[in-house]
Amino acid sequence: MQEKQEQVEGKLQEIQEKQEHIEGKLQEMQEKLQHVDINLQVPCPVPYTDVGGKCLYFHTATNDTWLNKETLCIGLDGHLLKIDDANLFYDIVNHVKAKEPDTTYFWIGGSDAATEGDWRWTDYTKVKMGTPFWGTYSMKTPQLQEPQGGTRENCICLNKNLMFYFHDYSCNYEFAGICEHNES
Ligand SMILES: [Ca+2]
Repeated sequence: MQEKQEQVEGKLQEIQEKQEHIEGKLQEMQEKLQHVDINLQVPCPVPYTDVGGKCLYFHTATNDTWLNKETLCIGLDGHLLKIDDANLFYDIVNHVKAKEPDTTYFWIGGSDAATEGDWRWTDYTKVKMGTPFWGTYSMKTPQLQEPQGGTRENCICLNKNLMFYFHDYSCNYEFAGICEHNES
């Protein structure tokens, strides 16, 4: 009987030692995990590419009106690009300069076609006016800021020749377009 008890105690001690060993390993792993930077970011769906944390598609193969570009973006589960953040604007301009050097004009999502002077993105949120988004109207009147086109110009374009600042253009002009995926 005593022999059995000693056997059981021996086993128990063995188990306790193993448990301590496992706990030690677990602590080691937890310490290591604190240094692992797990990237759970889901890649952008085709044909979109990640720019400044947004999934964007630069459609430069053909030029088209603002409305037709928006229709194309909607067909790709997106909409014409919304820029309401200066850091995002910076990332997009630098991406365009590096990756799309052959295109001069890009439609983005802002428009005041519904109500003159009331600029909206395609999700109906207000477009931020003034600096640092909108460009200068002309070299002759540097104090005058865009938009200045009245009812003739109701859509926002980024123009390489004007440092990619927002400018209002006639929505019927045919330019490249930048789509933004709906989930980004
Ligand atoms: Ca207008």
